[in-house]
Amino acid sequence: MKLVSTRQAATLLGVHESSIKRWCNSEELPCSHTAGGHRRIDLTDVLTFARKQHLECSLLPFGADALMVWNGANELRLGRQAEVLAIKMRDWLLHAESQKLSGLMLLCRSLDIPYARLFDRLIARVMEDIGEEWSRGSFDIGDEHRISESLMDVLYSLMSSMPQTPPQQNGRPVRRAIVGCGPQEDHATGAMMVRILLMDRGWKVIYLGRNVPEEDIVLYQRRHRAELVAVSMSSHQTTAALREFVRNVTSLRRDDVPFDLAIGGSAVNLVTDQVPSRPSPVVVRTFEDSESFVDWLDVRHEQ
Ligand code: B12
Repeated sequence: MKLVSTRQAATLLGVHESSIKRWCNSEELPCSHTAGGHRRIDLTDVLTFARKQHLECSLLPFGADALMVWNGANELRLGRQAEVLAIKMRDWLLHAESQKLSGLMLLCRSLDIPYARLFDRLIARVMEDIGEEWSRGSFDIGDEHRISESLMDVLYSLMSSMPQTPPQQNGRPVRRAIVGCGPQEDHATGAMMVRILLMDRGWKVIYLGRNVPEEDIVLYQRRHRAELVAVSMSSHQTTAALREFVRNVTSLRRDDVPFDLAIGGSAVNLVTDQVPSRPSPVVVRTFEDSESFVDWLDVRHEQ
């Protein structure tokens, strides 16, 4: 038995807490009481009620896994690792179970789990395991492509639920960022995540997708007067390759349209020394994950 509060039940059913209390009082929704007099409802009863009343509930698509998903999402909410949920998510990605994947995202959002935490502690973790399985030979390259595309579907569905960025905020034009993958880079999920993180903070994102040459990155930066260029790099395996990218981008920049350059992706994890080597007029920062990026962003580019 897993007991939830009236607030949690309201979140799950997408209704106001007062409706839950009313249903408890009329005994339509069974509940018990804590020593302090607070109502507690069995999660199974919440799900049965949702089914009977044809209410939308983000846990319904999970069937017998509903309790595990609820527990896992709450682990994440508390900033802990959600091991069991990660294993399940890997299976859903492998079998392209998009309803469950989108349901999980919706649930995490309804629990106010920040996007950055969701990306770093669940999704990137799951993809790392998938990479290991691939290197052990448990998956072929086709599986890896399929899984990545399922993940992209999830990210697109997350994005479609976000409000459009207005052209102005507090009377000022919104901040603009260029986001994409570096040259010859096909690992696209990191860039999509950065796109979502920025949109969530009210930025207008000009998204360029995979494999973008330095000239195009800077051309779009200038055209849109973007103050931030955020690039994902994973397959560049040496510091020299990263350095060359930074050198190319910074040498193309124009003084009258300045920008910061943020670089992330698994190539960044491999380089041990600082990029770039010489002092640069462009602020260049590398990030190993989304959480450190949003911490930096919220200070450096505070509205
Ligand atoms: C899926 C995958 C693929 C897919 C990509 C499909 C797609 N549409 O994206 C396919 C099959 C195409 C592929 C191909 C290759 N891959 Co691959 N791939 C992976 C795998 C398994 C998962 C990548 C992923 O999606 N991760 C999930 C995302 C969320 O994680 P992430 O990218 O690290 O992003 C997180 C952070 O890094 C950060 N972040 C990312 N970008 C940015 C950007 C900014 C601005 C910021 C602030 C933060 C940020 O935020 C994210 C959330 O935490 C990894 C394994 C692994 N350990 O990561 C290997 C991996 C990335 N691949 C690797 C390699 C070597 C290749 C190939 C060269 C293989 C080959 N020999 O052909 C090719 C290169 C293709 C190319 N030209 O780009 C290596 C890279 C190693 C390295 N850097 O030295 C890895 C690490 C595997 C390994 N351990 O060797 N791959």
